[in-house]
Amino acid sequence: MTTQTTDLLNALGVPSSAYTGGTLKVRSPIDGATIGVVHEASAEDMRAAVERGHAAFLQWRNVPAPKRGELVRLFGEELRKHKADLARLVSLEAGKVSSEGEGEVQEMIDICDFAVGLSRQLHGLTIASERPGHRMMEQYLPLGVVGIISAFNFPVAVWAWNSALALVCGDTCIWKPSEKTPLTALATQALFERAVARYEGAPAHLSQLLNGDAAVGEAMVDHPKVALVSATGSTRMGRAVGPRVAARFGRCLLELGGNNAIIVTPSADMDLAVRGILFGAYGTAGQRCTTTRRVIAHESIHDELVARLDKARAQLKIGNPMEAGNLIGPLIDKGSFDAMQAALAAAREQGGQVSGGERALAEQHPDAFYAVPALVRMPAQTEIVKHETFAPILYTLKYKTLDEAIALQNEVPQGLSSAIFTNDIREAETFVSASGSDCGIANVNIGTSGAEIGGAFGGEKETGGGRESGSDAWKAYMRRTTNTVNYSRELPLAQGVKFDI
Ligand code: UN1
Repeated sequence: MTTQTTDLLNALGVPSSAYTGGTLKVRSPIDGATIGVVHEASAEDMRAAVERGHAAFLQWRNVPAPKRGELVRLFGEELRKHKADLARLVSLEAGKVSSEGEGEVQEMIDICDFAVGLSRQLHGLTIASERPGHRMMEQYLPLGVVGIISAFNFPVAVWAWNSALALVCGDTCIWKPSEKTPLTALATQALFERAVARYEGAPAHLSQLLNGDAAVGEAMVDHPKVALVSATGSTRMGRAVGPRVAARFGRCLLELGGNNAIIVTPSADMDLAVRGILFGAYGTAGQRCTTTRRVIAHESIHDELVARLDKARAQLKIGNPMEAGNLIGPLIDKGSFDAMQAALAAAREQGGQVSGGERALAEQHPDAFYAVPALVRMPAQTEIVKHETFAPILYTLKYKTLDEAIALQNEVPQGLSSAIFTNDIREAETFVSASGSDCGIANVNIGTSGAEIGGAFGGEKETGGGRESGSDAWKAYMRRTTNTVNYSRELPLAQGVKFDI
């Protein structure tokens, strides 16, 4: 176990008993070294945690929302104080380059600030009643226990999007993180506990963390007292979770795969497009759900754009993500590298012309999996292009008319993020219109990834339909009640119905 990891975990308040002597081996994707052996919960533990979380909910729901916001404010303070350490742990465990690790913790801080403001704005409506002496209103009330399933690629930020909102909404949280990133989860939980310790009158078990395998996740998904399951990860995971939650009429918030495209039109600012595509496609080694996986370029500029991208791609510095200057860190594990190779083989078979994609730094790091970012010129949008491979592979395609480009962009089963680079206002407006991109996120002159927390985040089709983070995503964490109040001395029935004795 590296002293670096141990020092970070100590500084973040995680006792060594939590990450030694367990059964879940944690390896750093940077060099393959074991950095912890974490204790795993059982399905039985999960069921007990849900009961505890529900008991906490019965108290927490009665705490005024702005007071609930105060806890999230304190948590935001802890995150600010420990940003550097938590960011380094994210780099160690998930392999992100330093500035992206820091960016991830910044996203947590930002959503805390957002949630604190929100805690004074959980508003409903007053609606005109058709009856005299009556008033109708709509309230948003706390929902219950929220189960959060998170993925390795944003091991802590996505949990924060969910929990910061859930907590101000009066809910309690149970977190089942990815089995690949339990250490950052332990550290985040420890920081949360510090905030709780500084908050007077917090019930125990407001937010619980349970590391474990799929059976632990299933116990959460199936439990009738988990009012909402918010799950981020692959479409395959969503297909397993969604129907199980639906079978018990629970609520689900799914944020699943993306297959995000950027359309580049003849009027585009080419320098901007190249930079936007490079970060979108290869940032985080292609392991964001918002990663740019396809470029759809007009035939008049396609060859020039793709040549520039290919040249810049080959210059991206690959290496230890914690060393300054490196922009491409490792893939999370061997399975991920193998999936990348399989996708590239399929792309070749389907007529693709592949640059890059080889393994990098294998001699220096035989137990880690770095890959040269790949660019694949495709003759058409074949099957492999429609599939999300969670790796740095960018497919390029040509189009003739904007309608054709939009049709290609929308032709895939996923619907998370999308973008157009253009200086033509007609093209830009068409792209964001009803007949434009069918994704949850549609951008103009910026890439597909790196969304701000202020907007609702999520997408359509196989992406699952959920919305997390900003805007009115909070409504998913509350139950809506419609109240009609009669302040008259009569009892008129709606729709003019008479029922007099
Ligand atoms: C994810 O990959 O699951 O928009 C989330 C982005 C980040 C969040 C990505 N803010 O790229």
